[in-house]
Amino acid sequence: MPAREKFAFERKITSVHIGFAMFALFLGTLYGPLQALEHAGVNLYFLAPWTQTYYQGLTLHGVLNALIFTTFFICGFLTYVTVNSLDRHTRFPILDIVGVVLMIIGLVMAAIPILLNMATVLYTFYPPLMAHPTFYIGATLFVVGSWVVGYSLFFTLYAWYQEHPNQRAPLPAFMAVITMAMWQIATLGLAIEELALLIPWSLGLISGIDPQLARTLFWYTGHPLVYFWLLPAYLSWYVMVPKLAGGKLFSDPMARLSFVLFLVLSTPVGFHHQITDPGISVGWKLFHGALTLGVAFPSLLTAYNLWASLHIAGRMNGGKGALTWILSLPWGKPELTAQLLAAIIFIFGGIGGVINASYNVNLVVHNTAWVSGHFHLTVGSAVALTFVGIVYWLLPHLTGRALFSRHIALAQAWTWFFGMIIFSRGMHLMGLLGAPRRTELGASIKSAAMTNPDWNVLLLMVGLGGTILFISYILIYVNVIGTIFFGRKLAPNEIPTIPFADAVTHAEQGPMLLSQWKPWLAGAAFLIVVSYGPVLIEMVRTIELTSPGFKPW
Ligand code: HAS
Ligand code: CU
Repeated sequence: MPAREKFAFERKITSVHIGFAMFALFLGTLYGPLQALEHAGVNLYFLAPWTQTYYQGLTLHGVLNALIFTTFFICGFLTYVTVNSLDRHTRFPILDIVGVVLMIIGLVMAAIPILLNMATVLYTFYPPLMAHPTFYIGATLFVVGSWVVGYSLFFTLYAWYQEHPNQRAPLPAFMAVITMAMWQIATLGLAIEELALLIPWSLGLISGIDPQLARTLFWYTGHPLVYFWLLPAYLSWYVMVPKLAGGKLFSDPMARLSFVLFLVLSTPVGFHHQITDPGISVGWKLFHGALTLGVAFPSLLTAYNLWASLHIAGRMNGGKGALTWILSLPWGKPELTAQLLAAIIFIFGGIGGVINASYNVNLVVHNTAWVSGHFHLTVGSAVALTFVGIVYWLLPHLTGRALFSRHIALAQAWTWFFGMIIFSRGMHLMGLLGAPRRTELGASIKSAAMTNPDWNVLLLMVGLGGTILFISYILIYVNVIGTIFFGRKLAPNEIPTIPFADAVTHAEQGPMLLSQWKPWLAGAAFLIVVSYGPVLIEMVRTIELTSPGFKPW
């Protein structure tokens, strides 16, 4: 039976996830242009009359885009990739249903207080800012739902191992399950923060909160969260982009090495978000800083492997020259071009990350617009634009309808690329000139007394980039809505299949260690205990539940 019919159940589950993801992106991204134009001195917030403050809009933007869009997309995408690459149904379909239902309940519970301006705590929910308890309970249920989706994948892979003794899992499923395993380990910090601190505090069961401990638990999850976003994009770059480009993956073992290193190194690095926080000694911050440079290594492996794979594709397409083979890649395919442009942007996003992680330089950029520039190149482009590229083949696959317009899709990818380059250059430079993040800067343009006149041209750059991004955003939804309602119905043989690439060097040619689980899980546990254990023990020993909740909006 063709894979599409065989996995009809998983296709439905994935469709629900992707549907919620695209809806969240639709609402969340709407705030981007409003914020960017506010920076340029143009206030259009009257277009979203339910938004009472800038911070409420910023919370909606961050929560819907960075948390809800990504998590729904990742859960749906990884489920579908896993069953198709194992060629096996999910072991316990009930888990897929329970997972998605919990996520939807969590989303609704968290979204209502934000829309009512009762949870304006941004996506990092930094206490002592306090939200309505429904927000924290909803966020917790949402994460638990994503765990259940992960359990479904663990049981499925486990069943596959039992049916295929002594075999190595296919690369796509191996990567999908590593991502979910890393997420389980990573979200323990947030789960403890919610259950032991935020929920009892917001319900009035404990008298106050310890912001230092809460922030530390948040960043235990907050850094690996960025790899939870990134690894599904890497999965696509490794196992799908080479196929879309007409070539092969250069090295399967090297791809596995990159992913197992992410499993080990993603979590024990959270203090690089707390370099300016008091209460953690310099030694521990430096230790996390050094491990952060370590976790950049698997990204360098990815850059090498991806470049080599694209080089193979370029040559197979008849390309010549040291660099001109790049022109022989099929740039007319939006599902590929969006992902290539995302990868190019990530070169700059990644360099910015390494700058952030450098102790003394972080003191210059922390809490400035530079950081917003950094994360729009990473999660806002490397990840989001890759996911949009995936949608360009996945949506026709799921719906059986042709993409509404491939030209519009190409225009979307390029406008995102140029819009983001202009936007993020403005943000980065403004940060170096001391402009704070999370702040209404539009007033700067109107009143010189408030700020630094050198920011003004950069603020206009942010506004211009944001406007181009807004056009790109409209183009995404022209295609999504156009495909669902007006796309040409495809004959069965026209429906795109999942573009899994073959590899030049196969898993079996590399060491078995790279396909195993126990050593890498043990390594992850060891590094977490060493890097977090002593600090957390000290923080809990000296805990002070004294800070009241603040609602300054
Ligand atoms: Fe980051 C802050 C350090 C990666 C997201 N980061 C943030 C925040 C977010 C974020 C959201 O050390 C703000 C949090 C907040 O609200 O406060 N980041 C790093 C480092 C990396 C890094 C070292 N970040 C990411 C990724 C993100 C992300 C990925 C989202 C998906 N980040 C920091 C630090 C801070 C921070 C500090 C705190 C700042 C502060 O003070 O608040 C590294 O993992 C990056 C390694 C990446 C590379 C690039 C490899 C390049 C590749 C592409 C190759 C392309 C090819 C294209 C071959 C070394 C893989 C070829 C194309 C053809 C056409 C041929
Ligand atoms: Cu980080």
